[in-house]
Amino acid sequence: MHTISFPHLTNAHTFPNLLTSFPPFSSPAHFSPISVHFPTAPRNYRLRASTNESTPSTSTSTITVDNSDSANSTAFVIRARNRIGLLQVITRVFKVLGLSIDRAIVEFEGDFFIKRFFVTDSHGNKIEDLENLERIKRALAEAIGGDGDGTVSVVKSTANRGIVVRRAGLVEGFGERKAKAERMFSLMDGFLKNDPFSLQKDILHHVEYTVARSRFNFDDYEAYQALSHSVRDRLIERWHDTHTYFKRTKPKRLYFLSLEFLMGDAALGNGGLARFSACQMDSLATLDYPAWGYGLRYEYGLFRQIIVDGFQHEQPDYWLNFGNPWEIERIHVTYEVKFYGTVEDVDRNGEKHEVWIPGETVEAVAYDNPIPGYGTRNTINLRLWAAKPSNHFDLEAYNTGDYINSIVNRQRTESISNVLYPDDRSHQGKEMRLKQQYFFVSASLQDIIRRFKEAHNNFDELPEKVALHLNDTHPSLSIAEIMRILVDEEQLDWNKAWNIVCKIFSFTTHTVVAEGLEKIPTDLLGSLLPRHLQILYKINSNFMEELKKRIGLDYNRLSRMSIVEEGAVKSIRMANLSIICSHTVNGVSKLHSDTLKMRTFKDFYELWPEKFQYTTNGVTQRRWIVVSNPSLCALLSKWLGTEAWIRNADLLTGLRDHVDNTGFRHEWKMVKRLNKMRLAEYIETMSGVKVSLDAMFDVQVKRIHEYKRQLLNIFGIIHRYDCLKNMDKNDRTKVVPRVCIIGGKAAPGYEIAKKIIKLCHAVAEKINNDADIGDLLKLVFIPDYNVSVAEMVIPGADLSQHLSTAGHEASGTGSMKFLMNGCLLLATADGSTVEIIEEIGSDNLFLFGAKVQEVAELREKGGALKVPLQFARVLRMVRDGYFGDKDYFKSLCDTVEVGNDFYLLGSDFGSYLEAQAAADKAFVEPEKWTKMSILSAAGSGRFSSDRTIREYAERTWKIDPCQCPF
Ligand code: NBG
Repeated sequence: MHTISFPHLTNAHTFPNLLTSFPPFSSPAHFSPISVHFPTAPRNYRLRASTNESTPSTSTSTITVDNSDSANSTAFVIRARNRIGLLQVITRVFKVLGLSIDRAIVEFEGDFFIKRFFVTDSHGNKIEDLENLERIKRALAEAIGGDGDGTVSVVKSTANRGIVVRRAGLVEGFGERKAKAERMFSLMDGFLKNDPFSLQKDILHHVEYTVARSRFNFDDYEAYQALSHSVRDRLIERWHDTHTYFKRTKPKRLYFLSLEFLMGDAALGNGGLARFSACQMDSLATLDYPAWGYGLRYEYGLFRQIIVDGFQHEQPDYWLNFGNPWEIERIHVTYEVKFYGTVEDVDRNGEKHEVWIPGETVEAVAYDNPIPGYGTRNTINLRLWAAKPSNHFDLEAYNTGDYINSIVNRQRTESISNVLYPDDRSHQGKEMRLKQQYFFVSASLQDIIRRFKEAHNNFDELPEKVALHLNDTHPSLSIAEIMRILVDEEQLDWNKAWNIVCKIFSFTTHTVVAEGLEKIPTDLLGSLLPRHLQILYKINSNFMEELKKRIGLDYNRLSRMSIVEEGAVKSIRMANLSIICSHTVNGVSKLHSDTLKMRTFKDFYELWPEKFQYTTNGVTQRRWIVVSNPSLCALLSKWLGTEAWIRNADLLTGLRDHVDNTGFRHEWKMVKRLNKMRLAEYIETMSGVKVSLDAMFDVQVKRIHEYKRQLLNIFGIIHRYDCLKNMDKNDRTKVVPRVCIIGGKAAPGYEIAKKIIKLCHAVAEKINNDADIGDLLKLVFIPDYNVSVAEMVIPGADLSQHLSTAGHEASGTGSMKFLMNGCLLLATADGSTVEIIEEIGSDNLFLFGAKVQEVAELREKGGALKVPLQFARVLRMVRDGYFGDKDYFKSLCDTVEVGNDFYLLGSDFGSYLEAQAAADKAFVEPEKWTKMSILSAAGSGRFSSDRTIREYAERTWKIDPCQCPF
């Protein structure tokens, strides 16, 4: 007999982490006797292995394995104190381990029962492998004994996924209290089931009891709400298990601080930075990293774009109008955030200290959004803060009868989290924006520090347990805030605090040009956050002293590197602050990083070359293939012979093996056609334009910006139209028909970008109504481009355009999504395109335009630049009012007039047209095109955000995966 003993339920225990690293069950092998003994009682005891054949004592519960009792099965003899639900727990453990119970015998001995389970493995055999027996015993022990956190996990026999078995939460105490706890457990001793029947039942349950509609009368939206709640319930279970597990194992955690997340329905961000944050959250969860996302729960997300008469109009996106079934409001997770006030000197042990006496208080309430990983039980959290009325009333005002004004003032402060700033570059000099930043930083850090203090009692451990990531400079007030907390509140010595702080921050910048970097006027900062301004000055003066020692009295360089910018508007340079305090400064592509080192942050690079890294962006294949292109997803799994690429995108290279297989190529084409059909229907619904599926679907979707050069695309379309008009009928039949699709939002105050949208509509109006042209050329503007629209457009594209002037796109992530979907790229050698070429080869995309190192010289030439005649002609057509609104487009044309063409449309136009011609040429050879398409997808694995996150985790954050066991 081999015995495992475990304490019974009257004590709370912390089991060592028994089940984290179970490999799949190995095949039965030699069985040698071993027993594991858990002494009764103490907390935090360690698991001891011994060879004792212990006799069960009357006070402990035991699990004994007996392989001699039956020829065909293994007997597990469990002696335990009887309690409601325990037998169910035990049988469930066997079940999830893939074992069958042939028969069971039960005897009672006072409060205890002794149950003998005769068990076989999934092949109906006796279990003899020592390791397997050990695992089963431990799983049973943990299920019956447990560690007081209310859950226990069991590895299922073969697969990577499994079911978690719950056991009673071990509430300390006796008698009635304990009986209550056990009663509660028995009322809910298992997890929600995931079979179709249980799900259907749950959905109806939510229709009736959450949405409060009758099961015989509810609409689609209510069905969606009920469905979301049913899924959310399951996510909550996983979320609890994950966080309980993190709490128990205390890994180093990453806190990803970002003012923007573009998850999808919730448009809480502008463009690339925000969508990239969302992809990163998906990868963090999938790769089991112990991470938290922190953001703001804007009530108005990014504006909705509507088009009236070809002009962009902005409408508020009150996305919470119908509630958000996915989030969990945590009314009890609330922090006070303070603003304004003064700094006063206080005496602390004979020393003078500065202390902030704030003047205004707002409350931050947490809203949690579970982020499930794929193929893992881990479910992490995106915690978004909303501003709420504070309980701190202005008593004075109330007492003096100024009741109404007092309430109005409160409402003003509550509006902090109302609206997302709709610029995708810098936001300067806006008090509300600064308030948002500090509100976010203060609430997040209070939450992080609270969690840290719950488990640790020494701030020296902070760098081993906490990584704070600054997603761009928007959250960089965190640096001043954490210094304030450590020095003013926790009373750490300044230098000690600074040393700690410099080890916890990392920083990624998503901007290229210095002018795009955030600056905050000191007047504004000093009035809103007087103590923080002092702290920033002190950080800066220490840094300047240090720097003088390193570089001497080079005042120009000192002033460039200073956190404080002197001048007409004295300001704090948030990027300099972030670089000085972060251990790592990340670029988002190789090219971007080179630009940072050689230009934007050259002075800093020369000082600290080791801080500068790059981690090329990525996107999640789970959303951009699995969710948005189910047909391609099925095709990939079929031909790769596995679904493993969903967690390991490198496997997509396996497509190269099939590129010459005509059957595969045929299926590939069918998938594309299906997606084009879906997109064509959408286009017809949105714009009334009917498009031909035989045409090349040529797409440019992204924020509208001069550097992204949508204007170059429109000029190319005008040129194509002009050529078609001048062709004879016979020649026209040789032209590749195109459906040109443009979509994107312009920042509301960005006049030129808005004119580009109007021009696009004006040109479309002309072309689409020209009977001469018919299906040969169509131009459609897709309004309100967002994540959901992208999911429709990207899979349906044949060609996608990424036209930024070289050196202006930090990385670009849209191109990666198109690449994964087998869409060919027409692009400049900018941002991550350079790395895409390394993966797929320059033969499989259409490259054009000036290289990054040529741009400066071209700009210098100015008026002497040569532009092709075609460019001049197209420009003339617009100037002369060929598309109407001559006066309105004048200023737009001026931006690209020779001598004033900062983004080099004129000088790149020739090579752009050549690249377009090459695309046409390839398209008329469907087999060649399809091969290029397959090879594009095959080379997209490197651009999975899983790779990005792994690199960040290993090199920057130094965190390890922490997989919630099951
Ligand atoms: C964008 C860059 C893109 C880059 C994404 C993600 C902002 C402010 N920047 O090139 O323009 O791919 O960030 O890093 O959204």
